[in-house]
Amino acid sequence: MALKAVCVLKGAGDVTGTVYFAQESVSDPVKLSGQISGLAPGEHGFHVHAFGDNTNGCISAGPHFNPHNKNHAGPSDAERHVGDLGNVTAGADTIANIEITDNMLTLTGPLSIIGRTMVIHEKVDDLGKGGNDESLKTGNAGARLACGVIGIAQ
Ligand SMILES: [Cu+2]
Ligand SMILES: [Zn+2]
Repeated sequence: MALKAVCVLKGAGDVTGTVYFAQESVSDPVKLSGQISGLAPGEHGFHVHAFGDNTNGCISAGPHFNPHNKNHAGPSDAERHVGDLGNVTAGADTIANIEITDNMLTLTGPLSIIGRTMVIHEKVDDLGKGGNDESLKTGNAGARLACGVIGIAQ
């Protein structure tokens, strides 16, 4: 049976979004689809963060989900944080349409992303290639514009 999840992103400003997750079976990739609006045109870092905690806003979600203790990188890198989904791109209409297929995320088992937080950032994620320490942790993606806890969908 296919696994499904959903995340509604909100923040202090105008950025909002909904992201759907689907995985046919445990050995299949996770497909993300949806939309985030209210963004400045251009690229914005997009990650799964470790905790499903929004008590103090998006900052409470902690660092990128990194169960294997790797450096930050891009989604196509073999060595990366599990939560590293790179960037999404907003158009002049402020909307980023999300169509991502990822082989490292899973919706089941001990490393499931359900119960963790999706975050959309202010700035572009440099995918670990920024040449400084922060690049290997966060990709220098800047402030957390909106976030939401990933939950089980019907
Ligand atoms: Cu992030
Ligand atoms: Zn990362």
